[in-house]
This record gives sequence, structure tokens and C-alpha cells, in this order.
Amino acid sequence: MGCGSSKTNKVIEPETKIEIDVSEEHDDNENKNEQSPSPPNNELKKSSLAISSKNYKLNYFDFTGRAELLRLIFAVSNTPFTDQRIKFKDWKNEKKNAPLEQLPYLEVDDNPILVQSMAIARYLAKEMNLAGRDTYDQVRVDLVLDLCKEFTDCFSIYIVPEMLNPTDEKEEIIQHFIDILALRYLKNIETLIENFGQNNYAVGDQLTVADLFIHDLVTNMIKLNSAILENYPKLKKHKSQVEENENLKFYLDTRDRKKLE
Ligand SMILES: N[C@@H](CCC(=O)N[C@@H](CS)C(=O)NCC(=O)O)C(=O)O
Repeated sequence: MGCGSSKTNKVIEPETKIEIDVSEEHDDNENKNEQSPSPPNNELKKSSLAISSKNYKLNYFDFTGRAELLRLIFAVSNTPFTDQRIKFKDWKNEKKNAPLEQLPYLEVDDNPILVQSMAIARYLAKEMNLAGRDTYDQVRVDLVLDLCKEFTDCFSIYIVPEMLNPTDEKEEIIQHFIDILALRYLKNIETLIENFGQNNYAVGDQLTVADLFIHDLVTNMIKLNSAILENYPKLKKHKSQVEENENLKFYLDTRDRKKLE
């Protein structure tokens, strides 16, 4: 994982999607803000999500990490935002602009800068009608987010260091992670989907930010073991259901296709 030479500053319009990867280095060519086909118009008309007119600027490193959930929210709600990607080599200089000297942070119009990825995710979810219909849906969405966050923290502790600087124990550590921690957390996420969701959504019968976080962490698990979902049938169905969303599908297709180029 790492970055190329300079800071990139991309305005993500609804029809403009980009490549993101949790673990691989990107060069400057890969960071060009290329135009892609627009999402299907009929889906946008059908969408019940609000399209905010605020100016959003998301600042993060040039990979998925803690910013990807936020990018997914923007993608699903078809909300334009500036995807400011900071290269590792520029971070020392850029750090002073980050209120807590950490990424991500979000600028919204001229308001004070927002920090803490999960607080930002909850805020954006409310703005984009992805937080759950009522307070009971919202608390269930919240607790799914909390569980997912615990799991991604484990991923950051055990797996990310091996991606950054692989050791001789890398395969063993990954296997141990899959056998012990992933087993516990993925089963628990399935239990919540079973208890709270309908039609393979995590909570209620519509897409929420909880679905997006589950999708993001499952994507990272599939990168560790491409067959992992064979052991988690509910998560497999959930992934298919979430990818029925045309805006998300468009974003993921474009992101994954660009990664292969
Ligand atoms: N709790 C914070 C954690 C932020 C965090 O750890 N950010 C890392 C990148 S994932 C960072 O900025 N590292 C660079 C540094 O600390 O200098 C959040 O969720 O936003």
C-alpha cells in the first residue's frame, strides 16, 4: 500500500467514478479523474435518496481504508464530492491542515471541519436518508455499525501491518485471523442480518449505511480469501442484494475495472 508522487484533487460528479484499493500502490496515471458512463437515469429518477447541494470535500489517503464507507455513501446517494487524495510522501506537510493530524476529515461548505470517520459516516447517512426510517431502525443500524467497526479495528491491527510490511508469518496470521476473528464477527453480522433485516438487507427492507459497511468489510475479507463467503450464505445473499443498487453497482464496477487497467 502506498502512493505515487503528488496530491490529487478529484471532484466526483455523479457520472465520475474512481479507483480505490485497500492495499495497492497507485501511480499518477491511475489517479486521473477519468470520465465513466453515467449511472442509469431511470434508477436516479426512482431513487428516494436526497441529493445534497452542499459542497463536500473528503480528505484521505489514496486507498480505501477508513474513507471507503464515506465514498460508498456518496456513490449510493449520487452526491457529488471532492475526493481529495493525499500521497504518503506529502502527508508530513499536509498534516497541519488536518484538525487532529489524522485522516479522514470532511469539509462541508464553510463549516468547521468534521473528523472521526464513523461520526462522519453517521452524519452523511442522515443527510442522504441512509440512516434508517425511524429511531428503532436507526439504533439497529447503529449497532451494526458498531460491530462492523470492531471488526475493522481488528483488521487494522492484525492484517494491515502485514499488507504494509509483510513478514514471514503473513499467511499464518491471515489464516488465524480468518479462523478466529472473522469467524466470530462474520457469524455475528449474519445473526444481526437474520434478526433485523428483511429481503437480505441488514436492517429493515431498504438499503442503509449498515449495508454499505458490511459490504465494505466483506470486500476486504474476499481479498484475503476469495472463497470465504461460501461459509457465510447470508452474507453472500446480502452482498448480491446490496449490489442490486444501480448507483453502487456502477461505482463498484468502475472501481474494480480501473484497478485491472
Ligand atoms: N478514529 C479515527 C482514526 C483515524 C486514523 O487512525 N487515521 C489514520 C489513517 S487510517 C491516520 O491519519 N494516520 C496518519 C497519522 O496518524 O499520522 C477515525 O476513525 O477517523
